[in-house]
Amino acid sequence: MHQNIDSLFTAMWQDYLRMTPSAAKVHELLAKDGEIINDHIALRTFNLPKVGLPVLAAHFEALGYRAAGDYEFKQKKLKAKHYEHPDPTQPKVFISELLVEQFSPWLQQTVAGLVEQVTAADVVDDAFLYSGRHWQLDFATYEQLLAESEYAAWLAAFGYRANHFTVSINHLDGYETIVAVNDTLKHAGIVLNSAGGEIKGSPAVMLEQSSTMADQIPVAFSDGGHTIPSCFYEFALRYPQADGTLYRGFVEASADKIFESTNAKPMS
Ligand code: OOG
Ligand code: NI
Repeated sequence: MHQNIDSLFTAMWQDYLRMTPSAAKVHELLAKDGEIINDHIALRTFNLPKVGLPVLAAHFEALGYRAAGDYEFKQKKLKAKHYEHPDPTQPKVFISELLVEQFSPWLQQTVAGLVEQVTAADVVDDAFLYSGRHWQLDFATYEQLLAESEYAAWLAAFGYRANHFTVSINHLDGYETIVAVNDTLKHAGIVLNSAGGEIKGSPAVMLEQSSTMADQIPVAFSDGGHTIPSCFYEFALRYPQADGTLYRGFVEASADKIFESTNAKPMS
């Protein structure tokens, strides 16, 4: 089924709130009485034809979104693109995909086995974008995926859904800096992702970002439940370009560290 932009993002937000209990608290802390503007969401997938980045992107392209930036993460073996809507008040969409062929034969076979369980009819429904997992997964497989790729393990456990929403600090009343946002969050006991420093980016690259560490929630595996990292909240402050409009892209070096907000293993 096709949805309009508002109903799609509302459905994704509802799913995200179920995965991310702390998001409601963050929202309440920062929004006071005002509204929160969502800068972007992010989706993850495997680069297999049935579910690859272009398949997810097609849902947004049908709503008027256009590809606006390409990114590569060599060490994590990922590629990504971001999409923008002609209406600048609509959230941007960041979609990444795991380059499955660069991993072990075991991982390639395992991922192929998961994706086999997705039906072709499922992926064309807009509801696919917040449908979660379409496959059976046991905990040992999750742990073995973790040993090769945090991203692969997260995606196997959570499937298709927004892994984060992003507070636009530019549109937030009462906050001028990302430091002030981070301080409010930390005083309330929220744990931030400190990989590469709490603040990723700088005015020089026209984007500053920070994020929470993903919530830990109970997830059902085929052989029982386990509590593992789910989804996180991001905070973005964009700087004006020469033409006066805010920078709309992403920054590879920063994004590389934002991915680690869902890490299950302690960071190095
Ligand atoms: C996406 C990480 C990158 C950003 O804003 O740079 C990102 C992800 O974790 O899937 O969201
Ligand atoms: Ni992000």
